[in-house]
Amino acid sequence: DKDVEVQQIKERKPLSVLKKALEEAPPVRDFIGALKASYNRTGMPALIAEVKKASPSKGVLREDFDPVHIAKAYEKNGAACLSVLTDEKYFQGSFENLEAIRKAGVKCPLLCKEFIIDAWQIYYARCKGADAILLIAAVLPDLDIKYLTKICGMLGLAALVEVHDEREMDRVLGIDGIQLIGINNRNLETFEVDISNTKRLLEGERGGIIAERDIIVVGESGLFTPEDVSYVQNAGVKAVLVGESLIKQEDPGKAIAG
Ligand code: IGP
Repeated sequence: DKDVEVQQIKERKPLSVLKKALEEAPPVRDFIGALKASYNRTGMPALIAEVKKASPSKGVLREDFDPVHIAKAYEKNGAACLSVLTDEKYFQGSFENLEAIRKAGVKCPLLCKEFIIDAWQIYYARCKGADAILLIAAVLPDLDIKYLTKICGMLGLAALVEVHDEREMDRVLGIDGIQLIGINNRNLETFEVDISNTKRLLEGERGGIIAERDIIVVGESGLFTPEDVSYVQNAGVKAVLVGESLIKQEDPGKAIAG
């Protein structure tokens, strides 16, 4: 596996080539602005609908998976933003999917769902049309989070910084300028989901700091019913990230409207 990773890095295009490609990349749209506008308009958490073919815990979620079709259906039915899995190994996603959705004229800002650990990947995501990227606090030292969010700022991208416990939340709240935090209800080691995770991490002093700084919190994973969404809304989130429960519906777009 290590060899494969080294090989992938060797196959990277030089940064000079990427920076040229950046000039031709489609303009960045305001991911956080779209979440806020949706929340303010509806009084409900803004929906980030995830274009997700498979997951490591559940395998393939949908046999007739067509990323562009699903993205358009999500948009038509009121998603504020989309999340597009690009990771191939665990989620059977691709950067081609991200690029295709962007090129198909979908107007919802796009989150590139990739395991990002270095600056090159951020440039690459931007070249493929991303408006936001994911940073997972569990695998990134504070200095890396600071550095990578700075790169995002330079490129105009939003950074969704994901946490799943109090320790990670406190680390992230210790970093200046963080605007968007995702609370993952799925434990990435055991794959167990527990939506009370979102509530626990927003209680007390932490909730106060988040409100004061006007940070948008996204409730992530394991949301299936309108009750689940109300539950995390009451906990303090202004946005939710939903994959599996939408993808598995016969008409993934309709599931939002209903
Ligand atoms: C969506 P769900 O349970 O609705 O399909 O979850 C999203 O939260 C999940 O795919 C996710 C994820 C991640 C995937 C959250 N954090 C990090 C890959 C990497």
